[in-house]
Amino acid sequence: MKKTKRLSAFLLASLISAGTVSSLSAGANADSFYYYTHIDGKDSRKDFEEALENCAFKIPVENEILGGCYVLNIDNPKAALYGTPGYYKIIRMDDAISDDIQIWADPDIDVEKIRQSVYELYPDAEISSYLIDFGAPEVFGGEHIPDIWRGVTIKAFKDKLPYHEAKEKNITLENAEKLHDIIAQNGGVRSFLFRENPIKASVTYTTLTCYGPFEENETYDEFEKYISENNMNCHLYYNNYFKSIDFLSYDNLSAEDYYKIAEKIYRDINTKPYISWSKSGNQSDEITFDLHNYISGDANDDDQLALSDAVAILQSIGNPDDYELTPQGEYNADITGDKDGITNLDALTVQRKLLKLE
Ligand SMILES: [Ca+2]
Ligand SMILES: [Ca+2]
Repeated sequence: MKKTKRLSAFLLASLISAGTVSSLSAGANADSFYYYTHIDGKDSRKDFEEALENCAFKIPVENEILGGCYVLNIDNPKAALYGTPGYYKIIRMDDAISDDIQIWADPDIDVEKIRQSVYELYPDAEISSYLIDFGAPEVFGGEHIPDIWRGVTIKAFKDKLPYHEAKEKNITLENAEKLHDIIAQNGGVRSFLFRENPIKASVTYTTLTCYGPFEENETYDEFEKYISENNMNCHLYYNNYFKSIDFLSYDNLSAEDYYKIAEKIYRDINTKPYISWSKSGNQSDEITFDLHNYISGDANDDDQLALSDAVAILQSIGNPDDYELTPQGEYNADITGDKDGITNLDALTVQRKLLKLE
């Protein structure tokens, strides 16, 4: 029951704030620097940072010779290649989305006090506040029984920021908790959701492709001659559908090598190769933490405290690959040891709670 309420409130919150959010996200900062990605389908901040650190080569944005190589239809030209021998992927660089807090509260909650508390932590914060009548026929249909809620959305900064700046400035879970406690003291908080917005990047294996249209015999021969003259250890693949030619290397070329070859081909035979990429998979996966209506110790995130939660904690410690907690479950589970992460002691505390020893 509680879960349904939580989710429906969240859904409505998303719907209502959608207009605001999309208008805010327009107009990326022109000086944006490289943004994160994740490489292997994992989804944590640590992976993003590792990806950046391991980024073997960044295509200079100012290099226009092969602009088509990496710009293609990506709306942000700041893309980079990630490469280790035998493993080439394009990392899309993007601007950061601000993490935010979505509050639902009684209509008469003191918004000015909320503003002051937020500005103390985040001087550049953007705070919007609005009243919604959830009883209005246009929301649920049918009879109008007024049910006024106050919505407050808090972002740490306006618009989007380059990754490195945003990483510093985004709302942290710790500060979201602080704000929750301060705001809840004013009473009237009904739900308090902290939302993290990691971005998944579009990644793909890399090949060089020269787009024609080439008729197989003519240009293929010319390219064959070229790779033999240049001792390039690769073979060509003629794609009948696209009338294009792929260069497939036998060497473990780094991403940078691929880029250099593309540059050379362009210079020598005036054909612009494209490094292939996939558009798919670039999306923001929101992680939401309910900081108000969660159940302390509810590790399996089913809105009940039971022995299965202690078991879930122990399983997640013993066999994390098979028993992963949801982000909310992790949040709920870390109840002992002053946010020291999930340990056996958290499982013990759950058991003690169930025995009413705590
Ligand atoms: Ca549970
Ligand atoms: Ca703990």
